Amino acid sequence: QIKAFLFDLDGVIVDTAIYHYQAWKRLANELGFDISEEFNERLKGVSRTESLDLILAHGGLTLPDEKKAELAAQKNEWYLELVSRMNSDDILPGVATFFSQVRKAGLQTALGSVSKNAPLILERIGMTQAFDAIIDGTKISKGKPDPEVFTKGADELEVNYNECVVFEDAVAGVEAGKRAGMFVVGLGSADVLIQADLVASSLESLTVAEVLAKLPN
Ligand code: G16
Ligand code: MG
Repeated sequence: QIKAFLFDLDGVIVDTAIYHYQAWKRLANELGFDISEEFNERLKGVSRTESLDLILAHGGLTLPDEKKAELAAQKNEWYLELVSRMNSDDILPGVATFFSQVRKAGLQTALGSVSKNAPLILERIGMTQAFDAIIDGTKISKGKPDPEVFTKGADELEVNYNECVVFEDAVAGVEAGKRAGMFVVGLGSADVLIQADLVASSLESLTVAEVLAKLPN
């Protein structure tokens, strides 16, 4: 019996992934190298500090912790500049319809994002009230693919892990959901999200009834 749907933020509710990418790319360029969109796939769902480590390794750079903290803060500043212009028009297609179906089905909802900026983004797009629980980067100690962000969401909703469905667009996020023991709907390409139990291109191409019909008994 499924009781709750847990949603990733970036790439599922809004496309902030593009802004993370732009800010990281700008940082990499200033450091003298570039990051491709393909490389960026590896950063999705990964925390700010871990993302920076991956980027520096990609550019062949080793830097002291102080410098890294400075760079992470710089990236966040650029990222905040980009997201400050966001509003409800930035909600991805299909999200509003899907959420009304979720409510009609009597399911609870939680946000599972490793972003420390998640509450700010929910405010900007006017979706804070759409979630019964909000787990963000300030509430967790381990980023995806660790399952903590989703197990905490289930704990806060007081539901069992096998009563949850996770919606994720990132490889690390799909792995986190599977490690939490949850049914995972991957949003994106089936070639990339190979661990997902079900894959759709976005919430727009999916109904709540379809998801519930695919669940194992
Ligand atoms: C998001 C993004 C990641 C980002 C992380 C931390 O995770 O996908 O690219 O590095 O949050 O974000 P911040 O720097 O704002 O704390 P999620 O879980 O929402 O996909
Ligand atoms: Mg995501």
